Amino acid sequence: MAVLKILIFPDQRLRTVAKDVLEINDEVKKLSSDLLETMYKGNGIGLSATQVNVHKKVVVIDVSEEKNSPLFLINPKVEILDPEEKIHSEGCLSVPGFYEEVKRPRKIKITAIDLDGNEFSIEASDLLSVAVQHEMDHLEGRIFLDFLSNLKRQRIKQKLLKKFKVVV
Ligand code: GNR
Ligand code: NI
Repeated sequence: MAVLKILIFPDQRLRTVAKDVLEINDEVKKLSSDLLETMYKGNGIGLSATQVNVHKKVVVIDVSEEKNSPLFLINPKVEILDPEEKIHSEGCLSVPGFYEEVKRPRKIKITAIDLDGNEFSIEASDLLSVAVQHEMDHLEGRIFLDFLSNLKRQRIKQKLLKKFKVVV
């Protein structure tokens, strides 16, 4: 396993749209385990391949307190079960130090492939629903800051550009 480098907003590579995984091979398994280690190291509840500059539809999530319930989502698809929107404070390992409120549909159904290549579906609400939607946004090149006003996003961008050496 290895801890990977996480791209920091406004790095343009975070805007790349990920491609479908065509085969669950050793490369995808290694990527998944590296993503998990990188996520735990950063105390995150989720991480997408996009954030480590690998543009494949691979996501890891663990919303458990004990950090012992990893969920691997390959080629995830989402269906909205309850469109009523709920506000949640979101953070992102690619936007370190900033937490902002985002509205998202409260209940979803996720269909994805696991690391054995089997399709599975789960229903999610609360933090899991938020985390999955946040990660699937990354795979499409979207960031939670896109839901904020231009002014707020610009302020955060300027602060991060000052603090980190971001490649724009
Ligand atoms: O660690 C994370 N916490 C979090 C909190 C609220 C909503 C979404 C998240 S995901 C984030 C890790 C991350 O950046 N994943 O892409
Ligand atoms: Ni994120």
